[in-house]
Amino acid sequence: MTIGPVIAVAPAFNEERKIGEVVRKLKACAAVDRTIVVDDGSTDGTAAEAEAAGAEVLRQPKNAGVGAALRAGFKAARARGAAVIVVLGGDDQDNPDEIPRLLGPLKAGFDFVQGSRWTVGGKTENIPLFRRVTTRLYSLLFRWCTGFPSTDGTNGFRAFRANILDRIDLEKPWLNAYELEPFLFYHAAKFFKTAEVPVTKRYPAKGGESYTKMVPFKSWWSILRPLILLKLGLKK
Ligand SMILES: Nc1nc2c(ncn2[C@@H]2O[C@H](COP(=O)(O)OP(=O)(O)O)[C@@H](O)[C@H]2O)c(=O)[nH]1
Ligand SMILES: [Mg+2]
Repeated sequence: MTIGPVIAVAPAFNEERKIGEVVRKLKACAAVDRTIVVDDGSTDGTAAEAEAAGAEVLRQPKNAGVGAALRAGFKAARARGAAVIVVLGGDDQDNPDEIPRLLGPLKAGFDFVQGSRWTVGGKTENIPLFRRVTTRLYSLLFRWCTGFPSTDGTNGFRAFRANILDRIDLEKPWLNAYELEPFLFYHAAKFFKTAEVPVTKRYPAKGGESYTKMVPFKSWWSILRPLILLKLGLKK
């Protein structure tokens, strides 16, 4: 089965040292037809670096959160004819060479393919102990909430058929920060044909630069909240 145009969407907030590399890798990936970087009000050279590397850059006027950035990126991707949207971090922790793995199940009729560092064949480099534990615990909760046997619910490396967004409403202000991704995955896992494939997640070497923009407690709550609210039927 052919799947039509594949557009990669990478959110980036102050990733000037990493985004160029991400875009170059995406450009080298034959499976990707177009790359959109959503620069979320960065105060550094993120947009210039992404553009210089050959991406189309959408600029959010001010930092509005990764969810708001992705929402804008998905809209732009669909406006440009995407049949499939690939999402990955703008911080060079995912490996674009693995995109064909994400596309495989889509070609076989799946709607949503989640990358997992923890399924057989998945890998991590330099993952901090805290992340090792919390990503697994989160996945247990995700499984319990959705019934989908997820092993890596917080992994932001995934691909899906763009038209599932006709039936998953992301236009909700409460999804502007880190909520949007678990919200999307929750709906996909419950209502669409969803698969998981192994991927690699790379973290900077110990003592090196930061691997996350997440703020303790606030951002953690932001990724937990959708599961709890959807499971309890308090939001949909
Ligand atoms: N657009 C946008 N991107 C963000 C924001 N926060 C994080 N990101 C980007 O989203 C990606 C993943 O974020 P990160 O904080 O590294 O998440 P983690 O790796 O899952 O801990 C990175 O490319 C960030 O630059 C934000 O407020 N706006
Ligand atoms: Mg990161």
